[in-house]
Amino acid sequence: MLIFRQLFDPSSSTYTYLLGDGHAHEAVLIDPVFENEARDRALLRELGLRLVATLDTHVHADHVTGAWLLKQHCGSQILLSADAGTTMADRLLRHGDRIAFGARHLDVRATPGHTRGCLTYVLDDHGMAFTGDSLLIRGCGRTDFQQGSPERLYRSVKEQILTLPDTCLLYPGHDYRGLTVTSVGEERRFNPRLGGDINAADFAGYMNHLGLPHPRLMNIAVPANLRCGQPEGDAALPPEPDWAPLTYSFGGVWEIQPATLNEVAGQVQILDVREPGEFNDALGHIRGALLLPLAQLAARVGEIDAGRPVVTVCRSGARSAQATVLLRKSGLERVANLAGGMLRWRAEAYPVEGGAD
Ligand SMILES: N[C@@H](CCC(=O)N[C@@H](CS)C(=O)NCC(=O)O)C(=O)O
Ligand SMILES: [Fe+2]
Repeated sequence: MLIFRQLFDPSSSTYTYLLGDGHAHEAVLIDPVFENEARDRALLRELGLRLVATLDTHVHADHVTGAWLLKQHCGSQILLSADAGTTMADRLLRHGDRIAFGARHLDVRATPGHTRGCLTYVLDDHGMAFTGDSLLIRGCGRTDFQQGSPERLYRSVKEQILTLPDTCLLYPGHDYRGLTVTSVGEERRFNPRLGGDINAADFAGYMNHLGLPHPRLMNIAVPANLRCGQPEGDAALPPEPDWAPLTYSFGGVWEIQPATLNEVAGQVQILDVREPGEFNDALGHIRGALLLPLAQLAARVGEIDAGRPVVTVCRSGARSAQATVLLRKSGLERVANLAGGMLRWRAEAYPVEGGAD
């Protein structure tokens, strides 16, 4: 029995795919995201699956892979293209290789063009393929960095992806518009960049004039992904907190999502580290929050109740991330940062005191 789950990372619009053999209890994850590692591991546990490998479709420029972190916790192998430019993977993949999970497998097809080392993973029965950013739904990955090439991408998609059966479902690495899946037949007809009668020169003309800004996290993500998602230095993995489901960011900060904080607000101490003027400005503040500006935190740390977990809050989540580092240095262990700060708290419509409607 094939187990299949499509998972989403809202901050980078990345899809992660879980494929498992329900009889053999073995699974692989395609394109896991560092910050979602605890979520993905919980799902594997609940489905009774052992993670044998993580497969990245390429060296991502917009998020950090969860490959290394999953390996630390699950013992999974890290698989990546031999052309990706890293030697830190456990297995370097080439066109034609096979990746087994239980009695099922994925075939590796080299589909360079978005990056030099892009791979597409095709399920054994040709019912599904995981195209990474080589082919997106009605689009494709950009070709303007990481040794991208419109000519190579055109050939990869035409020869390695659109030659699969019309009914083969295609699962992309991202979607920025809410679409989840397409098929070979659909993309052959409707892909505005690569479908129909578009030739290689038309495609190159289109791709060379996209004019997109570089991904926000590119300078962090590319070097991190060349290390397969291993943080720099020899920092040991932190113990898992037990007071709330938290997310560990690649930057080394434990984060709490607004929905989770809303549920546990009564049991934690909310510490607002903004300036007094901001505490009562248009964003308002979370009910019961203690105002302790970041600049005064080190001197006034004794005012914090060490008996309760602490959640730090600021406008965007940046100053409060710094506050968690300071609090941990002062000996407090149960500390987390509110992800996205008051801006996200308000955007997700959680209650505030003060502030404008
Ligand atoms: N705004 C996004 C940019 C994302 C981006 O450039 N994505 C790449 C894939 S890694 C792409 O090829 N996008 C194609 C497109 O947007 O048409 C960010 O800052 O992360
Ligand atoms: Fe990409």
